[in-house]
Amino acid sequence: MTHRSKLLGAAGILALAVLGANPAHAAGTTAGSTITNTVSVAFQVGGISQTGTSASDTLTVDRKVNVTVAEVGTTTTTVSPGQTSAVTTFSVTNSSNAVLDFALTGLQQTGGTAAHSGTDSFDVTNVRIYRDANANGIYDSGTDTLVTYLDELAADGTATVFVVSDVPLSLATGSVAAVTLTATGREGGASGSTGAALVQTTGGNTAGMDTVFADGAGATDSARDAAYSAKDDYTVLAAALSAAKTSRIISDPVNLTTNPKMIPGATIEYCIAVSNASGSATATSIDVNDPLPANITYDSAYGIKTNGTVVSGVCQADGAGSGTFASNTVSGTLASVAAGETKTVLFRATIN
Ligand SMILES: [Ca+2]
Ligand SMILES: [Ca+2]
Ligand SMILES: [Ca+2]
Ligand SMILES: [Ca+2]
Repeated sequence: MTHRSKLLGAAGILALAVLGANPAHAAGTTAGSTITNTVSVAFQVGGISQTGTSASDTLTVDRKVNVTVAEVGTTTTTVSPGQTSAVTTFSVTNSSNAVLDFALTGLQQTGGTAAHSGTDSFDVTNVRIYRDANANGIYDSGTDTLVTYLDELAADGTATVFVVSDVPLSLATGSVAAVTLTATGREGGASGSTGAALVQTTGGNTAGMDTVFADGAGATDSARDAAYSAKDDYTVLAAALSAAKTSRIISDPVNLTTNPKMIPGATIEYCIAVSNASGSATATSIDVNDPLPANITYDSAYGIKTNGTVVSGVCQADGAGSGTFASNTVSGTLASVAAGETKTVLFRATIN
């Protein structure tokens, strides 16, 4: 190793030591720290060095408060009517040069443009805010922490926050609920409790640590108010089921199957067709129950065919599934009906 490289190595170690003692933040020098600058003055009299003099200046770094809130992801949260604990995710970043607490509020919007393409048309319920305790970016019920504020968020620190809500029943596809998450800077106070409201220093610079609000204007907050907000929204994807019930004559005891008529003893075929509108969510576990009137008798020999199709408006006897008959009621379950799809429950009865 040359003398020059030894010097460089020593300088590098020194630089690392300085970084370790006072880490460089994007947020800048830590608020409240002091910067001392000392000047030394050397001089000679008659060519002989004299005792020099020095002077120093110490200043206190003031506190710059800055926070941002951003939706994580770029799309609406798709929800089902009646869904509980629907999650939308935000990040809160403390860009201040100080450790701070941040009060969190999740507010509903009433009408107006939502976060994405829609217009707010309903409110979610039971709005809660959770901090991502295990830092995996995913809401984990029972693990992530229900909070009203972020405690002791470090300078340059980011926390993931989940707004968790319930969705009312009976909402149509395309219904939108917008929510706004606002983070408001507070004094750090003690760990485990939220500090006092931040107060911006008015008037001139003081010798102590002054406070300057440097945040921008978010979705609903103003610039330089120690707060920031962002919107996201929930969009409903519902199923839109409709049912149609039709009957046709199969045979009668006189004409048999040639031009049969609806006389006593005739066999009727009933078809219940369940359709789901295009653009809807897939409906599942669809239970069809049809109590039979007193003047017809269920045809147990034919049985009940489920999951059949309809071709050109005509029910097909192609259902592979079977149903049940109990308490004079025909029952069939369709596992699922997707958007734009129709499935049937088919059975026969005779006229008494
Ligand atoms: Ca709303
Ligand atoms: Ca989590
Ligand atoms: Ca605190
Ligand atoms: Ca602001």
